[in-house]
Amino acid sequence: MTARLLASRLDVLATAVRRPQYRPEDHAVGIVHLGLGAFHRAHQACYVDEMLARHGGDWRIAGISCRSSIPRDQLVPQGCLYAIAEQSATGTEYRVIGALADAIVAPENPSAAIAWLARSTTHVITLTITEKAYQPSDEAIVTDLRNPAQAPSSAIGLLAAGLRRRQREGVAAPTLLSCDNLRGNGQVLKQTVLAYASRIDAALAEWIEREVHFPCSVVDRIVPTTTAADRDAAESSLGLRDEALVTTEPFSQWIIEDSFAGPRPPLDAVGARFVRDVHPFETAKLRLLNGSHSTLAYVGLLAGHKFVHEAVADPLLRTLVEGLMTEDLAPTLPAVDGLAADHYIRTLLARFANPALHHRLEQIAIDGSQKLPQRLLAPLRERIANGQTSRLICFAISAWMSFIRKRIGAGNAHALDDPLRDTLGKALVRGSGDAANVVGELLDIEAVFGADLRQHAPTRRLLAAQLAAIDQYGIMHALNRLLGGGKS
Ligand code: CS2
Repeated sequence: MTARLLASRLDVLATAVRRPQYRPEDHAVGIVHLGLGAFHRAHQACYVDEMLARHGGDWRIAGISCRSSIPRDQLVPQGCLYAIAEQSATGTEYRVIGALADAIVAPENPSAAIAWLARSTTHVITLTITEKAYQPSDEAIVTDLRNPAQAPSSAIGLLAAGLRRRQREGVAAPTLLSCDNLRGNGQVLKQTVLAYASRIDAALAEWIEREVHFPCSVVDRIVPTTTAADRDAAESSLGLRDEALVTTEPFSQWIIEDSFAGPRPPLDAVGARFVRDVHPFETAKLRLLNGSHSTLAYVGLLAGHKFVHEAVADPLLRTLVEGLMTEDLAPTLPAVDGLAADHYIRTLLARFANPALHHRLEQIAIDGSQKLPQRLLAPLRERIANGQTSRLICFAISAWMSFIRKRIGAGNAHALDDPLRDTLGKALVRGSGDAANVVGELLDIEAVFGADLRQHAPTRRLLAAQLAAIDQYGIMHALNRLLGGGKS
């Protein structure tokens, strides 16, 4: 059996493998991260790793998982070292990351998690907890608020407990930095934390409002779920077994609103950008990248594709996402220096086409009800306000409707991975199969579509016609007709 990756064994690694250019144990923790999944390890932790190498400082990361014990089980036996595999058409580059100092499973040890959040040396708390964890209706949040005497289980509950201890002990307020794909993620985090805190302690809510900073940020790096084959390939290249390996692409971007409560890690020295306003970057990223991703996921899965690179290699699907970006989405973006939509779109198409990256469409298709609003519905709304039609955005939305119907229907209730599965299921039952009724029932779900979209008759009709075409002809024929290959 190959030995596990460990600090004392780094000399075994091939010379081509980059290892930490600093002694991790010389650097104390300054950042606590909530949501210790693959994305954090392939994104924020890599910036911090590089920053420690170039600038030093006490900025290592204590990672907290809010649910799963897997990251801890993978990382702790390796002294929290892990490798990233950057995969591209020209090969895979491995790099060992030393930025993580601890990995905690909050449900097993909530007091350790809260202690990290409350420590005076924790200046920045970053989060990747997924879109749904910010919803006040999130099950874990509701449970925590119902049982104030118990240790919190939600990320928001843990944060509130950590902040409460800081306030009581006179510790300076931290910066809370959301790294999730939401519009105005810092503002959303602030509202969610304040709503929670005001239910448990009004003085705490006031203190948070006054002292804590919630910068918005835009994060970008494609991180497919690591497979057993990835781990085996890494084992032969590294000469050590890495159970905590993460796979990713060469590209990475991090744009952060420059608003910190206390010390600011010099992330700008290693490629991150501090800006006054992240909004234009965020709009471009959520709409062009994530909007295309969701479109590829629903249309691609209905068409029988498995991976993003396969889906964009399909000429019809490529025409769809290219058209979606250039015709429907790019015109909705605010103009900003240094952000040319056509260049952005070309880069995205090349990133999607990366044949070395096995990015499953299923991974992207998860939680559609939480993703569509910022990715596709916001630009749709703006176009409606400008009197424009949005055939391609609407095709993506009707593909999602067809997808959820397929996943929920035929006794398949568990196959749809979405927190609104029950609500969606009930709407589909009421819609009873007819495309116009199904569209009407789904548009009535305000948590997804707001109260406005259902009022817009042309959009309702377009969605119904497209869903009917998908039902009648199948996804690819319907798409072909839409793109001008036949009568639509
Ligand atoms: C994807 C994102 O799973 C998804 O919904 O669209 O995770 C995407 O890969 C990242 O945002 C890229 O930065």
